Amino acid sequence: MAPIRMNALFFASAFVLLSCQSTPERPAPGQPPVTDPTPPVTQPPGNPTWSFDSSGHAQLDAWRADFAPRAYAAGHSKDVIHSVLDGIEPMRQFLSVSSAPVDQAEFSKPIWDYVDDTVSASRLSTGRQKLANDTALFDALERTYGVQKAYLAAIWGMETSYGAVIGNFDAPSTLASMAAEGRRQSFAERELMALMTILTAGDAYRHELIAGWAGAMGQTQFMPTTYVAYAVDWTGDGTKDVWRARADALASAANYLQASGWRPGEPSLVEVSLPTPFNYSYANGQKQPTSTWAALGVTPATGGVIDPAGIGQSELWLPAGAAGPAFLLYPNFDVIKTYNRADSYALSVSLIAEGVQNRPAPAGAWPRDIDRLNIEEIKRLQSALNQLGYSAGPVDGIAGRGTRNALQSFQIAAGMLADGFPTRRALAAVEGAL
Ligand SMILES: [Ca+2]
Repeated sequence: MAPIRMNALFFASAFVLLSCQSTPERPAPGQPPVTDPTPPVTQPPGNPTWSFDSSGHAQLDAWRADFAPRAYAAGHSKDVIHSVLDGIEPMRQFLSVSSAPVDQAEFSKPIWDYVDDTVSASRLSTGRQKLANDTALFDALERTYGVQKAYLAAIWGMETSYGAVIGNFDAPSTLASMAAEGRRQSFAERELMALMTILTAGDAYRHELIAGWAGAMGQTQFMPTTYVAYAVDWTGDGTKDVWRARADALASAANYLQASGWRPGEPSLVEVSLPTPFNYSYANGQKQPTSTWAALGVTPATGGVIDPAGIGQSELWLPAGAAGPAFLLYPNFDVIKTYNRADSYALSVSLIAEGVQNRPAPAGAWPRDIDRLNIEEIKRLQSALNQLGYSAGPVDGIAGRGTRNALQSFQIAAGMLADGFPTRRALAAVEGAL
């Protein structure tokens, strides 16, 4: 995982990491049902004094001087607080001011580029090897947690290329820098206190707290609070070593997915073909019974049936509009999004899960030469839709679900092909209605 763009959009709603046309948020794995870590100790009476060597960054030092007594008041021991906060360093992704001008013609990354990058042939072949090499482990995890092994492998592959790239940031430094920066202070402080809980529990040594740039740790990239709540010692050696023990990391991810509502044996999506013509007003956001899709002429794109698990209803999703592939989304798609809220992320995990089972997807071609809008044009589209009363949401240049649903409502009212996909033609129609 690596940030694609770092600019003013960065903290708009969460982390802009997966900068795609759909929801570009990167809230870091796990968006845990946040529980404050259990205070590990009862403090002796009296307030200790705090002294830290300067980090060389005044804002970080000032934040630390303020935070340490609060962490102590929350029940963490002085030794553990020092262990986490001594030696932290300012991380420039949070604590420097970028002077780089924003490229006014910048395009958000199209979802097919993201899928190309993340669902690569090498990632699929490596995933098949990993599944073959560790059959007993994956089978046991699937039996225990009910999460199909192909999806576990897909998460592992997406997050860290099967443990090969777990990040090389010091988790306390990156979270402290995030806290000192201010906009995500309470989130980052909660995560830092979870790191203190991890050290107190003896699950890791201070120097082992290695993370990605936003504080997610280990082979399946758990935020510290997610780790505290869901990490598992599958190997039975007494530590939840999500960094070095793939079995611990995979079991932790499976445990988290199960707790997030994973439905055993069900697919997250099924690629489908649509008849021509098709009433696209059914797409994007409205669940329909399987029988309705069948009556509308929706058929499986690559064989089988459109509802193999008999789930009964699903949403038709067109990530690149009418000209691209179409998918029926099932409840496990949303469970994957508890790991990372971006639709694009859940799509890639789903496609990797298909791919490692030798089911090539998507069968439908991406509309790579479509006249996509750049960020400024998307802002114009959002502004015009808002002026027309279609509630596109904030004018941020990101065509997420809110913008697409607003465009789709406009298209329906205007009698246009209503796929909600922002193209120049759509922009011209919307601005023409002002
Ligand atoms: Ca272990």
